[in-house]
Amino acid sequence: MGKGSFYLTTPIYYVNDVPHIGHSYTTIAADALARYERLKGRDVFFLTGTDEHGQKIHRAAHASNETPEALVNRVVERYKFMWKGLSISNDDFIRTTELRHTRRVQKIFQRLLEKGDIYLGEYEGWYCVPCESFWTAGQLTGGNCPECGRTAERLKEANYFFKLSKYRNRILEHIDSNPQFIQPESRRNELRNRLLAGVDDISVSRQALPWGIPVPMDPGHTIYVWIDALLNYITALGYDDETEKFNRYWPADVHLIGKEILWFHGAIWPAVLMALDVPLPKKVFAHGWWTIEGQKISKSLGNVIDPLKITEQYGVDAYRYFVLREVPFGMDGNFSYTMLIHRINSDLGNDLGNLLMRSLTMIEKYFDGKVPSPQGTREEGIDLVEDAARLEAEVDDEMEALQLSLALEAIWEFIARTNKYIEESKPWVLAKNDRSALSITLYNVAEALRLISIYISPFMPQTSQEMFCQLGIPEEDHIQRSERCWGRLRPLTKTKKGKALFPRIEVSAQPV
Ligand code: ME8
Repeated sequence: MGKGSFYLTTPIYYVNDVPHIGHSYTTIAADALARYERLKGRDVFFLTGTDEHGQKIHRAAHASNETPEALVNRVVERYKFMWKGLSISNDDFIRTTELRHTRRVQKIFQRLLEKGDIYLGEYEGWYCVPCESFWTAGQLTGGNCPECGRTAERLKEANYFFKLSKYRNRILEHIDSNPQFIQPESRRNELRNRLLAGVDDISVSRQALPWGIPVPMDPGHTIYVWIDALLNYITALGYDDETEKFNRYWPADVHLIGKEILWFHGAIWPAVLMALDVPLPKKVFAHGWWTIEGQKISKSLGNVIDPLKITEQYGVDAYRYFVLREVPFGMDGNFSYTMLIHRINSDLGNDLGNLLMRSLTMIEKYFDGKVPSPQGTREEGIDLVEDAARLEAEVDDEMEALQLSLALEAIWEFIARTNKYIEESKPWVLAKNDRSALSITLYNVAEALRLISIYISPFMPQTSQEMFCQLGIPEEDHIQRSERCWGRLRPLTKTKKGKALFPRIEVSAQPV
């Protein structure tokens, strides 16, 4: 049954460099959300992609002695490869060099020009190439970019400008009357304060920059890479010449981004949409930043880790679980191998892996490897059933608020509860004196495991599949694999105990 559409996006990443933990984080979080919404029966469209124009890419190509085309075609493959390797289930992948994008960007630019929201002027100020941002002298900190701290360059050139100032009050009103629009709260306040401090019109073109989308009718200028990039969220849906997909999915339910690009998504993007008379996205969520072993992730510090190196050694799901569980969504986080190994050994190995293993071992031993038919009713299982019902509402609430770590915490409480239920029910004693009680207990445990497999599926899709297999639930059985109400597990299902889900890792196994 359909329950409406859900459109979710990640930033489109620059292809000047290789993807690292930070990029993988946003995309993994988006993937978990997309999978969760699909589980709820929604018609999901999950978009990611790459930002391929601009001076930064142009310089990177020069530095590596290749053409920008060759660079973007080479690096984009690394992104695609990584998303595949991390079990990312995006529905589309947009590249800003694709014709479906460039022609629409030009059309939109032309429309805004005709409307008078874009006009030609003279820019004199500063530009940060790594951030592709314009800054005034007053905004610089010690002559450097206030965002990334690197040297800004002086610019004086003819530019097209966009009338951001015209939309400032409307944006503020929208932020104030829609508390959910910008999240989390602290970021929303920062954005509000910056808007309240006053905004100028912004440059939306660069002169004589050979790598970008030419301004229509004035090809000596290229469209500012941020305007080009932001428009991906609607050009990918066909705006505005293919209305079917656009009408089906727009406005976006969530734009997931990192906190450093909130200004572009919370101020510039809404203004552009207002100028186009297009409704605003429902939510922009700006998450925090990852450091590695306490340090900023940076090529010059030499601490960039390829996520696929981590997953090769520790597994894709362990990595996905770690990044989503370790940090409350919205806060900064720190990656460390010690913490990763700790989470694998305790949460994944001890709590989850052992629960599956010990439960299937008992079903094999006492019921010949078949889920027992519960004989009669028994008091102590009732708590577990109630906890399972509560879990559904809890996970829904946390996911609605994009609190992925809290959703995982709730699931792990239920895993702990199921382990405790086994301890309290003592099946090994019941096996000697009460077969009907034993059948109820082990049915309940197996049913709890079925539910756990469903709940973890958005976060750890492969582990979820493996658990279904070991529980003996076939792939094509969508009811048993998706319904979250208690009692769907069919008695007499033949279980297939397999290998341990997360074998213990010695702490000394961490890379140096
Ligand atoms: O900004 N911690 O692309 P980008 C957490 N092309 N997340 C991080 C991170 C870190 N240390 N480092 C990067 C751009 N990210 C533009 C976006 S969108 C219309 C255009 C993630 O390649 C985070 O999501 O620099 C951040 O916003 C994004 O990567 C920046 O990627």
